[in-house]
Amino acid sequence: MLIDKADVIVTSPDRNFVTLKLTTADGLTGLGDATLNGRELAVVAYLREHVVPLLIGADASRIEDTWQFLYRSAYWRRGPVTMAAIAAVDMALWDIKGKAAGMPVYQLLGGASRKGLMAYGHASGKELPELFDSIRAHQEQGYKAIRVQTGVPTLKAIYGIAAQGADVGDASVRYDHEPARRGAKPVEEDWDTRAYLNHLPGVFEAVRNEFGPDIPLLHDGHHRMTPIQAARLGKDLEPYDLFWLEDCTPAENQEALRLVRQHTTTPLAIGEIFNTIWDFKDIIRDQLIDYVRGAVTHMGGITALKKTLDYAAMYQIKSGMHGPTDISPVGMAAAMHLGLAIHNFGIQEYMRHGAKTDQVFEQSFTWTDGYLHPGDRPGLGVELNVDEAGKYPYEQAYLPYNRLLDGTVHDW
Ligand code: GCO
Ligand code: MG
Repeated sequence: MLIDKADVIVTSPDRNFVTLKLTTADGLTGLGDATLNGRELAVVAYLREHVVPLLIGADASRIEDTWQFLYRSAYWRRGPVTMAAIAAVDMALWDIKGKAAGMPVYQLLGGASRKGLMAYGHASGKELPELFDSIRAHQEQGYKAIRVQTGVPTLKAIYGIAAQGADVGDASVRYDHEPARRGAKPVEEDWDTRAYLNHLPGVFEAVRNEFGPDIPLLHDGHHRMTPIQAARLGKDLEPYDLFWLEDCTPAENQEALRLVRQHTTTPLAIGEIFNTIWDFKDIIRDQLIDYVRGAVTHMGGITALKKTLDYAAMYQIKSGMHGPTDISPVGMAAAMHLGLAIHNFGIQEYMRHGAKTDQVFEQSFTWTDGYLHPGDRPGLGVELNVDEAGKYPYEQAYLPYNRLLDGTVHDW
């Protein structure tokens, strides 16, 4: 079980992905996702220059010890680059352990706590008719829960709306929403919180009138509001019974959520850009959120996210793991194994990857009647086709950024 080889593979089938592949002396391989949207090569350098040399000759069976060693021995801890690198090692070691044991990773985590994972998809439309079509299309694909994002009159482009001229990959690939654009610089978008706050409740009213009270609806505020603005939105959306309101404030300031919480019963989800349990500690303990949005890929792996979710469970807070297209199929598989095993699973975000991505990453998960299952292949159940991956070299791509109407840079 000694690690013999560690390769960092960068490929850009429909978008950029960074994958760590560990090989043991007895020929077992494990994959880990290290993709950090828009900053991919920083993680590649961290892995290649500072982590891979430490792994060669190490015992692949020591998952917890390796995690603690990489986290503590760096001295400068945390941060998305470090934690994505540690996450990739952690996932790859769980993958290897599963293969060594002949078991899918969810079995190693305690076995299945449910038949499958309810997942939500991204419906969007600039105007209501387009949004309604998108919701119907998602229902036809089996989604039981749906995130709703719409355009705001007066704003040109806005987070979460599909087909806003994003030239991502093959035009025949229907991305639900892919915000990163290929190019040397980030695209500039515009933003006006007042217009957004005035527009959104009417959209949810229309959606409830059209689709009825039963379907779980979600919405992502993408860190754009102040605490008092978020409190108002949460209150205004109460009649439409959201499953959650996500990232209503930037939340580096955790106190912000206390203010939001005091004013609304709309459930809150946060944390896709958090990277350790410390980012969640106070907001879990003080019960300021309902769902943990951390991703296996950005929270330091299965080992670290499981601890965070076990802690959250003490407060009846559930998982809502981040699952956009910038989480690779390896990161998605890790999320599915973890979600299947824990007791406090809430919901899984699931955006489809493009056809080229599905050729590069051979996957074993199933999607049946709105439920995901990671499959029963030993390990994570994903293999990387190196020849396919080699066809798609890295291409510079950035997430957009925002300016207010007066030109001030705002949270995207
Ligand atoms: C989500 C997220 C994504 C992010 C993207 C950035 O809820 O799925 O907000 O859409 O914008 O992952 O890399
Ligand atoms: Mg989000």
